[in-house]
Amino acid sequence: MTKLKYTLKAAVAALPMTAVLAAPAAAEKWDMPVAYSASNFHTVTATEFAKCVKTGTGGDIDIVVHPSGSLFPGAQIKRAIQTGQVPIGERLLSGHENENALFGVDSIPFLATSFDDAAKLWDAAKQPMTDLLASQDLTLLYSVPWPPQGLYFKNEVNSVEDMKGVKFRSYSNATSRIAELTGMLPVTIEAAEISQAFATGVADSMISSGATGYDRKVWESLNYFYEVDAWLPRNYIMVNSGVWDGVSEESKNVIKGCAELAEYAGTWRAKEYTQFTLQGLRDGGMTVAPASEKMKGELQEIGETMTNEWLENAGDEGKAIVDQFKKSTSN
Ligand code: PCA
Repeated sequence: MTKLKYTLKAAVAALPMTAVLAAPAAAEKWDMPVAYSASNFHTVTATEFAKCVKTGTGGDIDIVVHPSGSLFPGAQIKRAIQTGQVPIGERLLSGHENENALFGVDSIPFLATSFDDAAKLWDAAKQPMTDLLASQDLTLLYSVPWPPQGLYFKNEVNSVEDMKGVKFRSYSNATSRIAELTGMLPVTIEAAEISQAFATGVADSMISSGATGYDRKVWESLNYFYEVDAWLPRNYIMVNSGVWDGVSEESKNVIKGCAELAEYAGTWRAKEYTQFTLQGLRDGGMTVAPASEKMKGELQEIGETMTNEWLENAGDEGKAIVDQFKKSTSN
């Protein structure tokens, strides 16, 4: 051992100066803001991803995950990465629909309502999304879906008529639009803040996954979850492209490998979590049931309106994604 050490030391001492300068840089710490709680499956996946990168790069890149919007609130994460305040982070894709309709491709009501279809839609959307993000100096690493979206209410609801005037927590353009079209009153609130919002009556309803209701223990304020399976929105992990360009080829390969693993593991967790969390809502005292036929029919009509609006906003590029997706599901 001593001998080996000595030999290595001698070898390093014998290296020409240029080689010493080109030696690996000191370990880099990458702060990674995410908007969701530490226990949420997306955050668990991000934490595993960080571990994989640290191990794979021999500690050269040390990603530190900051959950619950503690470093930057969800709505600021993308900008913080673009402006180089942090190198990496996670955000809800549809949180950017204000910037470009394409970001809302995963939130077209009733287009892709299962994990299989959500994967096919992502296959069709991934390249255009990668290009769109690249045009904003962001490099897409991986993306994981949320479980299917259903409607939460404090009071029993059997039709759209029953929704009128209800205060509704939204998290994206599509969720606000659903509220408008059903006569509810939307207010945008990050997942990290919803327990408080429901407890204080700022909102009495939302559309989300069983996962988020479970994470935030919404049974303390809400009583009904209607399985609507409206869509499966996605989170994605991005890196500042300038930072990415500065990463060595070896480390890039490690990060890409870890990202692929994370996408797979995260998607698996999302599937596993779906029934587990719906049972968790029941155990918390909520009624969990499919929406009534009447409500389903009415929501389908609203879905058609929203689909047409999205296609108009997203133009040819949006239509091409939807067409490619439809082709892939008809095979
Ligand atoms: N949970 C997140 C986004 C979609 C979901 O299922 C939220 O409610 O904010």
